[in-house]
Amino acid sequence: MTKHVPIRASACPHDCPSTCALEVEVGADGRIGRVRGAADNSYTAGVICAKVARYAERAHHPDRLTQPLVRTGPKGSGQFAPISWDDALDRIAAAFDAAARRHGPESVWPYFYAGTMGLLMRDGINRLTHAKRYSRFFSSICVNPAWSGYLAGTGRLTGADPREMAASDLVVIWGTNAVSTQVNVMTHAIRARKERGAKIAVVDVYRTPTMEQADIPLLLRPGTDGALACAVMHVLFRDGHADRAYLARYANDAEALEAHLRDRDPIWASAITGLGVDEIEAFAAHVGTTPRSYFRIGYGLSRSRNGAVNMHAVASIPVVSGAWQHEGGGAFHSTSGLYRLRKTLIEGLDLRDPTVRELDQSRIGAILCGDAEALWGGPPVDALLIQNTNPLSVAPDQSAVKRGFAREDLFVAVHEHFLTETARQADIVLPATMFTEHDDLYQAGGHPHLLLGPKLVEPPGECRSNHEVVCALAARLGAEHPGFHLSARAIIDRTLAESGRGSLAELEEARFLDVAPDFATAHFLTGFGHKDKRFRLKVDWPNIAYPAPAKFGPVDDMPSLPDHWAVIEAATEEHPFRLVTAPARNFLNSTFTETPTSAQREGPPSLLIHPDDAAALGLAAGDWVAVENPRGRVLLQARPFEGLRRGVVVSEQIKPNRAHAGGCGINTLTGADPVAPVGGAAFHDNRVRLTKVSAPV
Ligand SMILES: Nc1nc2c(c(=O)[nH]1)N[C@H]1C(S)=C(S)[C@@H](COP(=O)(O)OP(=O)(O)OC[C@H]3O[C@@H](n4cnc5c(=O)[nH]c(N)nc54)[C@H](O)[C@@H]3O)O[C@H]1N2
Ligand SMILES: Nc1nc2c(c(=O)[nH]1)N[C@H]1C(S)=C(S)[C@@H](COP(=O)(O)OP(=O)(O)OC[C@H]3O[C@@H](n4cnc5c(=O)[nH]c(N)nc54)[C@H](O)[C@@H]3O)O[C@H]1N2
Ligand code: SF4
Ligand SMILES: [Mo]
Repeated sequence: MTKHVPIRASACPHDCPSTCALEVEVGADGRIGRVRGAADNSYTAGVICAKVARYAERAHHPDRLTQPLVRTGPKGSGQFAPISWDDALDRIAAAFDAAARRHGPESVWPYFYAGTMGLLMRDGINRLTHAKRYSRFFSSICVNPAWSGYLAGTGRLTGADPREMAASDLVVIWGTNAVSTQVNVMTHAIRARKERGAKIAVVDVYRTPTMEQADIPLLLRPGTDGALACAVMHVLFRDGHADRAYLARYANDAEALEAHLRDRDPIWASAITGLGVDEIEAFAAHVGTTPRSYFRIGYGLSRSRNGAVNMHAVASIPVVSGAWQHEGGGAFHSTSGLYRLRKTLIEGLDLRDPTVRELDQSRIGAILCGDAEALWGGPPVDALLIQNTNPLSVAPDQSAVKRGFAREDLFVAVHEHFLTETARQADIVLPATMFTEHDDLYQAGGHPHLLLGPKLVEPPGECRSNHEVVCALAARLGAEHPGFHLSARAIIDRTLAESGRGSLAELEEARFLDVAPDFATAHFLTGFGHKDKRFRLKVDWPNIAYPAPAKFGPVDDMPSLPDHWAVIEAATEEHPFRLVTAPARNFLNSTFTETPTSAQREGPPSLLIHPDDAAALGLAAGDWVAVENPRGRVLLQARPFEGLRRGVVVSEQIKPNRAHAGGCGINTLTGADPVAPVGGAAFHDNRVRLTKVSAPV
């Protein structure tokens, strides 16, 4: 007889578009066991990634933080001693008040990101920011180039229902390594192949596990998606596959686009992308003759200096072909524009003052180093409260980030699960609950469900939730807002009610809520999201609607029509390789690097390189290679790999800095110069030089 283990419903909190509906085994001892995907959620469909399936490894990890710590040695020494919660919170409040007295409240910067995607635990910190008039946080590191590019065209961050992929005849997976980063895309794409004989095309810069699944693999050079998209549209117009009736009704400037594309043919695109002319022609013909073509567009193609332009160009293809009109046709990037939840209580939006400065997440290095422009001419940042993010590992221009965190006059409090690279630099470290240990509400990016992740087990030791910490600090700092006096459950309940999404009790009963719009709305058949209800093939980039404190990057130089915008860090004689820092399958950003199975499966930090390039540099598998550019130097071990173009190298990341010989992590090589038009980092757009070196000691 098998022992009965109670199964409880939850939601994956991690920063992954799949936001899986979970079933968690909860033992009588209060420990979690196996985690599975909910079979009755129409998107999750019983499938989750391996790293979350073995979540018990992370939740019950011996290195988990379970009590507050105070630094006892030099910054970054890793020397800490336990203190009480009261003591820790008092010290943080005293440091924040001291900084505010010295340079005003804007010298305190609550800094967070999406380590948990729970709406309360992630965004509740903003309530403290607004109540205290601390520097506001401009989130930019992940989505801005992608979202601004998609929105520039569609005007709304929604698209054809991702479950409709199963009804498609051609699924184009463009710039996402879905097998690794959001496995559920594959469930629905492969269903289309099995049930309808659909073809799967994959557009990427190396042969990922996703491309291994493709019928039509398209291996292009990094940052050249705009050129491929233009050539595809050129062929659609040339061969009579452009849907002129649809364009006349639903788009702007189709004639201008057609004229502009006349000389952007497959020969032109071949020279830029590295794809064969015949490959481009065949793909374009396939798109042109398949009404049910579904473009599943990821983030990878946007992490270049021309990323927003590329995203817009790709999103224009199903407009020119008219694929949007058909079930299983159109495009999808994110459902984030679907939910429209009222977050006033969570974020204290009623206290938000737009005159308080908003600092750019991606430029934390420059900001902490006192760069006047990055500080918008205001006071220095002297105190940080960090939740759900690990900037010393994940932020670009790592050398600057390290210099900033090393400042003796900077006070840092980090609320974490583990002693991450960032927590090691802190003055105070606070132990945080994990998703099964607190209540939260989740919206997804990759599908249209709203999910509840209720508290299932007691936290270990003295761990407290982000909400508890924010409220306890608010009390000490004299910050006032109703949200500081409500429980997590009460806030979730009221947020649902104010958003017209029922109640907590109802969601708890249902576990998840499908908020998908009807077909016509999802496919923009009632009009796109702009005032004139038309898709914009031509974009006025300097004036696009996107909430940002300023326009960033060379926005005035952006091409208004889809194009190859040559602002990428093209290879030069001195830096002849292009480096892409793609995600590792067994990690999630910097998370799971602590779990033994994930770390063991990934191995040491390495560099995928074409065998001919490796041979030319005298590199054999396992040899050490110095990867350098003006921003710094990183040591990796060579891994010759056939599935790459010559001149392109890939390091699957984000591994801890200390896992790299010399302590310099991959983001030593990435730049923090903002991507146009609304900021973000070009993580996959780096020119580098490679040199074989002897094994570091
Ligand atoms: N296992 C795992 N899962 C993750 C993450 C992780 O780190 N590991 N990260 C999570 C997060 S925060 C996010 S935002 C999502 C992101 O997930 P994705 O949408 O998949 O985006 P990226 O991770 O940036 O990159 C995806 C692919 O884009 C490719 N790529 C790079 N440059 C280009 C280019 O110029 N053109 C094209 N066509 N492709 C290019 C890369 O080689 C990579 O295979 O994944 C989430 N899921
Ligand atoms: N080179 C390179 N760099 C990249 C990228 C890349 O592709 N290449 N991708 C970029 C992208 S897309 C993103 S989104 C960023 C992500 O960067 P981060 O948001 O920093 O990454 P995560 O690892 O998802 O989460 C950070 C931390 O949140 C903590 N955490 C999780 N849940 C909780 C909680 O409930 N409470 C508290 N207090 N802490 C919690 C985890 O323990 C983890 O250490 O990285 C970016 N950096
Ligand atoms: S696929 Fe993404 S959402 Fe699903 S369990 Fe894994 S990390 Fe979580
Ligand atoms: Mo991200």
